[in-house]
Amino acid sequence: TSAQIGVTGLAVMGRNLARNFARNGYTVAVHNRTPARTRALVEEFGNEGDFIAAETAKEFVAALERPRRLVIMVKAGEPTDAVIQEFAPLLEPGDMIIDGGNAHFADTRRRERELREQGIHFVGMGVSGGEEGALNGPSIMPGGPKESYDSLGPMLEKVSAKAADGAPCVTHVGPDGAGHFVKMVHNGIEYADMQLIGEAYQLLRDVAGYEPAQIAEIFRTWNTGRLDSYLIEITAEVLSHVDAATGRPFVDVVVDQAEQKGTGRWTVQIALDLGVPVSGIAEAVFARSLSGHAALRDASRGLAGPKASPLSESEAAAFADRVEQALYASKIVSYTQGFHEIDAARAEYDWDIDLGEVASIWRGGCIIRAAFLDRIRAAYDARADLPSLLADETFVQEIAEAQDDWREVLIAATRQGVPTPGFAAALAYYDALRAERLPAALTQGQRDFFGAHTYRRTDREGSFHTLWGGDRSEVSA
Ligand code: NBP
Repeated sequence: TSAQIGVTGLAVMGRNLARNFARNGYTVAVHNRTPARTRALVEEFGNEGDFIAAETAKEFVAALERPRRLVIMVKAGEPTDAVIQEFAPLLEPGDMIIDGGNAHFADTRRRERELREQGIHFVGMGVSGGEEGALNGPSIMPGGPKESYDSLGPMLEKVSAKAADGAPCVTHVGPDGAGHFVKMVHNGIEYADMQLIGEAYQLLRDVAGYEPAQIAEIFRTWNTGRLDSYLIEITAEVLSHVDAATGRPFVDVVVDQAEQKGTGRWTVQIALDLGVPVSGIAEAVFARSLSGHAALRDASRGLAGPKASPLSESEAAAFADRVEQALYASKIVSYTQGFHEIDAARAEYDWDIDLGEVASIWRGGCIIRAAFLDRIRAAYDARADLPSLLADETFVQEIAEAQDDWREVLIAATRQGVPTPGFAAALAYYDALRAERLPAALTQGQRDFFGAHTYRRTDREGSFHTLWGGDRSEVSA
């Protein structure tokens, strides 16, 4: 017998993905650089389905039916190149290498180009949902050549998560690096979602005066409404957890320095290259990095802040409702920014990405899964050429209803000195977009003054320069 799919790289993600394929009835060839992991998988989980354990690369490739489907689940970066170099010479035209790691999409584009010359289909595949998702159904974002999806797609649809309406959370996202790009933006949006939730928590704690257990209850209530999502759900779990050793709220005994692996940072770096304002995601990345600057924070503890003015019980309850509005409005903005980035990449790299489909495959399996994504899909379904999520009537309406509370929350945050970079960046973005005039006109004037960079006029075509150092007359540039 031969295997329909192979997985090399059997740490948590690869092992669980291999088990997922096997549990769904596929024969799975398994391989790992260190063979002990391969043996351990088969010993522990061999009864879950049909595995073919391969010790060597040759054995692994020989175990696969043609065209071969070989999934790489190793540490992203050099290890991925090393594995490709090991396997590519053993493959034949038409075979597929599927990289399920968190690769940078530029690496994926390069690998796809190099392997295309050999006739190998390279599929850069974003996988979200962590180890639990890999085992029970992740959200899967494959890129690569469209024809690869004909034979790979049905298998992925089987092992992927299913949305509430039963739709599989996988689609052919687009050519070459499109899948990894979309996975990257997914992670950027995840950073923003987490930051916004963090700010909501801090406001409920420091402005409204609630204890973690009470805040957990508030999040549980929110989770029954339009904020219904995995991240809100686990936030309530984390906030209600009590540390066994001290009896204190768990959140109070954890060091408040957030770590990051890099996909959020990439989202911002690429956005800078593409010229897309993803201020909410950027603030989320910066907030994590600020949290980690322990020495800087220690040295700053004496800085002056406002006097606290606690809220009454009824004021606190009303404030909590406002925070829900602010959180929801800010969330709309961060998704607007994230989808703008995907849209910009679509134009830059000539990728045929269906934004509504992207929202659709994030509805299950992944970290940002949320009822909210149904709304985004509906927005793109209603209008495929929607220029921005903030042009969708439903979102326009919802933000209109939220904006007074959103502003009130930021006023309270500012007055009490609670940092809310995510909420504030989102509101600033919203206000900048709707502004009749921006100070960019002044910026252009300054640029023309010191650097003769020229400007355009509102009333005439063309480029102009003012002779600032002379008689200040205007010349055509
Ligand atoms: P790791 O990212 O920890 O990678 C460990 C695996 O890479 C092991 O199988 C290891 O083999 C293999 N490997 C390394 Br390291 N260097 C190698 C090399 N030069 N040649 C061959 N194999 C090599 O595993 P993971 O956490 O399961 O993640 C796998 C991929 O999935 C990563 O790209 C990750 O970013 C991505 N991802 C992870 C998550 C998550 O929640 N963890 C979620 C979504 C995506 P060895 O056993 O011989 O050392």
